Amino acid sequence: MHQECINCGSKYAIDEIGYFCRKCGDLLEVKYDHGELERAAKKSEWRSAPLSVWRYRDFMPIRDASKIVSLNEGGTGIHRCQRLGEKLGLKQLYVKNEGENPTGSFKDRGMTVGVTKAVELGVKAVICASTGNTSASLAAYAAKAGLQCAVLIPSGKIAYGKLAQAMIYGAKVLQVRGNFDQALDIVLELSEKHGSVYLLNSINPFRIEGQKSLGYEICDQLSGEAPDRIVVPVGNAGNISAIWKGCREFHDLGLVKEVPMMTGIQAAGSAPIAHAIKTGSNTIVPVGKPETIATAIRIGAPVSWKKALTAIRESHGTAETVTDEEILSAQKLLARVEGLFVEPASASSIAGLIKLVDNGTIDKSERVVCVTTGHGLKDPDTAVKVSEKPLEVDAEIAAIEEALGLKKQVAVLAR
Ligand code: AN7
Repeated sequence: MHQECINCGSKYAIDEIGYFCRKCGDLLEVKYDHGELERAAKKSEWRSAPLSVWRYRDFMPIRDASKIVSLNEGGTGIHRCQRLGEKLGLKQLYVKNEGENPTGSFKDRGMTVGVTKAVELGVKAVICASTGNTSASLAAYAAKAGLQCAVLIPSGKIAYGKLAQAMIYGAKVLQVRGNFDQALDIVLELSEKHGSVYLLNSINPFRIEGQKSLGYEICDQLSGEAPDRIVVPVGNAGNISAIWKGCREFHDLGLVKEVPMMTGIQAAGSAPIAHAIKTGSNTIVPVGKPETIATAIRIGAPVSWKKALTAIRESHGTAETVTDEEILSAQKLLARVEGLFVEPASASSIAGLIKLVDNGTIDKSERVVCVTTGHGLKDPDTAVKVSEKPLEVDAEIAAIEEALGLKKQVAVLAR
């Protein structure tokens, strides 16, 4: 087990702290000896363990189980969406609802492993830049582990629920006058400069290892079969890369026969990866002033873009953009037809699904899993804004009957 540069293949020890390759500056990923993972897969205990990130303990780069920092993450529901599927003409549609994690987003899968690694490494302070969910998750796991935590968020542009979480968990919250990309640049430089501050953005390869459990789990929940397609919202592009790593590892180990087509969805105003895929480019053009109502994915220079392009191309997947209007209408539809309340960024996977079915890219016979990445209560303001306002009525039966349209019906029954 070691860390390896995704570009030049330079190898680094598993316990070495460093976020980029010293030779070429590209990202690192955790690599295992095939035999090591094969032995893990052959053991039988994990198959009978309950669904969770740590069911896959032997597939993770953590060796000292006594150090695990957990709030019981993973094991989220995979919801068969019969009614939404019927509306779109899809026979087999599922939503993997990551809002069911301890702090309400998929970030917890990465943080349980990343913060456990931080404890193993003996660091005392952790930091991240965040559009909201990463800061909420890191703050919680740092609290559980007794580590100091600082989070940098773009001022005035993160959802209120996420801000409340980071604050109540006791993180030092800094609102940076600038956007997420600027905040990320600062924490990157800061963690290079101060070795004592451990960086837990998704360039940290241990976070990706935790998040790959999302790929494992989807395959396990579908009885050892990969779906035809996994549709994921894309911001910094860590998650789509991680899910692909998980699916590929399960495939290499013979645990699934096929791999899914990885399909990334970006908000139209922040879509450098989707543009690269559509234009067949091998690189991205960062968006200087990213905009979208889905603040979680309001990211113009996704750090894991190269991993994401690889995931999408290797898997014969695709990428699509969706407008704010399409996102909000998908959010409402999912809530009203399936009883699943997800935040706007998460609903982008549903909006993307609708678009790709409409334009014939997704075949109606496919078995599709849409990942919804964060809970709807993260961003109550947007939900209230797009919904019908409550009617204010007098505290009298007659007024309520009138408001509910009950009067006439009662009269008919009485006759
Ligand atoms: C709900 O919290 O980047 O493509 O700083 O919160 O792995 O970045 C959040 C990202 C999708 C995109 N859905 O995932 C942060 C942050 C939700 C999110 C994404 C995010 P990546």
